[in-house]
Formats: sequence, structure tokens, C-alpha cells
Amino acid sequence: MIKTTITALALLATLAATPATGHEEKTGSFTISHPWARATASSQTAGAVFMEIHNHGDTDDRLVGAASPDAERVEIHGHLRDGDVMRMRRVDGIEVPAGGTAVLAPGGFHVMLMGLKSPLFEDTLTELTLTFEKAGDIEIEVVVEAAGATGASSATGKMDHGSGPMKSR
Ligand SMILES: [Cu+2]
Repeated sequence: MIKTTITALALLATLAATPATGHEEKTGSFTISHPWARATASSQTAGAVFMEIHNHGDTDDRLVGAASPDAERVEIHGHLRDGDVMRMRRVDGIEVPAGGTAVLAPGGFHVMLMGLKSPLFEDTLTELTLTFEKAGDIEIEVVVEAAGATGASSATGKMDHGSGPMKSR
């Protein structure tokens, strides 16, 4: 397993430069764009994390798990249509094809922090380890945004970042 840690220092420098517009974490053949979570109320025991995962490599990969020191367990969720409602479901993994992007966004795929040990407070960071089938573990830091955040800030925030081979959505 390859383990890559992106230093908190580099991240904080990025955050200071671009407040509330998201950040990028690059490692190996992956770029994780704008990893963010919604702030949770003290009554909530679960929280959702969103991001875009760009695979610059030439090998298809798959996000198969995640872990966080702030949650008892972490699951990968998607949404499935059930009649007129979209219901959240646990999924085995999320494909990240070579040269492609996996989008984790409200209403779709997300990483679910289950059994939060404390609420996710806005403007704090939470650690997350993403486990890929082939690339192994990648550690990232997730920015906690407002409880009602939609992630729309990522669209503009991304303009500040270097353009990889991936096209932004
Ligand atoms: Cu969920």
C-alpha cells in the first residue's frame, strides 16, 4: 500500500490564499479537488463528505473505502431512485477510470462519516483516509463548510488552480 500524506502546512497555506473556495490535494496519479463536508449539529451522528477525484494515471481505479479518526466508521454512499425519492444507499465503491473523474456531490455519491465523535464545526478540518483498490491509501484533509453549503463554491474556486489533464465539470 502506498501511503501519501499531504502536509497540513501546505494545505493551510492553500486555505489562507483561497478562503472558502476549496482546495486541491495532489498525490501520485490523483488530484482530489475541493474535499469538503457539511457542518453538523450536535444531534447529528453522521456527516457527509464531498469531493472530485481526478485520475491522471493510465490505470482504472476504484475508491473502495475510507476512514477517519473523527468517526467510528466510514461508508461510501450513493443515491438510488426509489419511486419518487432518491434514497441514500451504501455502495461497494466508486469507479475512478483512468483519465476520468469521480464526482462526489450532494444528491449523489458521498463519503459518510458514521458515529461522529464530535460535531463537524464550520471552518475546521477533518482528516480522511481514502482507500483505493490499486493506489492504496491517500490521506487528505477535508474542510468543513456551512451546514447548508451546496459545494457550488468549488466551481469558481477551481479556476484558481492549475489545470490538469482533466476537464472540470
Ligand atoms: Cu450517506
